[in-house]
Amino acid sequence: VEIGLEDYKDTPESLGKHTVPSWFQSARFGIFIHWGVYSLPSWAPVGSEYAEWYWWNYNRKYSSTYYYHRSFYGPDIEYDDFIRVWTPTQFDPNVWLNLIESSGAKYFVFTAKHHDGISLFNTKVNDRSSVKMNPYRDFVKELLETAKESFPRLKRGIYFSLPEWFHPSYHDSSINWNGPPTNPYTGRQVEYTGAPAVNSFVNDVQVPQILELIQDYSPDIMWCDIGGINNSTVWQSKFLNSAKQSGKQVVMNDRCGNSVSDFATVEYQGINHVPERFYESTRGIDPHSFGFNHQTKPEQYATTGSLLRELVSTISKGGNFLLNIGPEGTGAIPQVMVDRLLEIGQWVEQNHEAVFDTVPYWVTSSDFHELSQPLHFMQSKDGKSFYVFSLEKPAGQRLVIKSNVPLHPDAKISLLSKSDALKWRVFSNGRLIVDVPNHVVEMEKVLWVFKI
Ligand code: FUL
Repeated sequence: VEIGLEDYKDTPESLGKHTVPSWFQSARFGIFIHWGVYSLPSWAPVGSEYAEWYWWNYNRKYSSTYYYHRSFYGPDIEYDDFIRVWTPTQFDPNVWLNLIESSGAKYFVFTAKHHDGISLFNTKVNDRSSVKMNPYRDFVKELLETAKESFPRLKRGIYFSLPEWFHPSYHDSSINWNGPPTNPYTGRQVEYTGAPAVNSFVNDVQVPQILELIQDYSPDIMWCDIGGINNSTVWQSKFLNSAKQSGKQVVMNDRCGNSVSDFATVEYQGINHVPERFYESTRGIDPHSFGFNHQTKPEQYATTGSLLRELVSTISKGGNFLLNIGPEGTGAIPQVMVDRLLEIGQWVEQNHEAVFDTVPYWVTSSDFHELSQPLHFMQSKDGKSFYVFSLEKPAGQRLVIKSNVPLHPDAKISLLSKSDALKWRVFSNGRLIVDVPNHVVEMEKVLWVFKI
């Protein structure tokens, strides 16, 4: 609780005083959920376009999605027609949250409104929502309330797209997002269902909706997207002040369209340097999509091993890893995503102390390891242990650490999963060599975690 602090004012100086709460800094791992009307068509060229951009993509004349939509649905089916046939019979917040908790994640972020402008919460601002149009459900409420009641260890995040591609009052020529929409095949103007033109998109839609989300759903994380033109900081002071009053610590990302934020975000690119500010790296299990893409074959999804390597590489540089799942339109989570999360969860549980009871050990990766053998490092909070993550099988029955590790002569080195001491020695050039006999190497399959 931020005792003694004055209320935040609606200025960048005042808002800039907010700091990243410690729960977020030590959370390390979260699950992103992209789910909405785009999860029905769920189509994009695999590995190159986001399926949640379906509407935008088929509006690009002669793109593969343009041809797909025309041949599969025909030129008269509009994106908003999907709203009316949305039957999410498998949506069960308990199932989602159970899985998220089993993955070892400490928080989740759910898409309350994506760029298609369809709110999955009960907005009073307009009728363009799952509550007012179909299937008459407040998914944000169902998910966040179930989390609060039955999964209290999970922190709750809300993703909110600041702009809407085709809102009749949204115009941003810098990113070429200009409402209202047209049918790309016939050129006809298309109705933007449920959301009439307003005087000011920011003041009449965006800000009131964020305030609804903050007041009615009390998220711990506001995960804005895109930013764009003319945004307002008005809600940010309200977010921070209402949290302060209720003794909560909240956090907001850097896509809120102004200079005020608690953490930076990177997307599908990982990070290979120690960043200057706290950050979160996100990607999907899908090779290149957040929304479900039914084109992606099970074998094209990222493997558990590669996701764990990305998790370790991210946290060892001090950041959080936000891994996305894209449930199907029905609300069912594809089996391949379930499998990945359960396997990750198993690994996280077994390596809990190295992942959560640690702080990053600030070295750039190349300082400490042979380039052929990528290593990452974490240090226990009490400073007594040191963890070395080898992303690859230790080659030649040994682990080589290049630098002068200040080792006590009695230091014990073992595989974290197997406490048998391994032999080690430090050479005069400062190299630490640990003997890792084959039978020890074979005890792990995806990541070799050593405890010193
Ligand atoms: C991006 C969006 O455009 C993507 O669709 C996705 O939501 C990602 C997390 O952020 O900017």
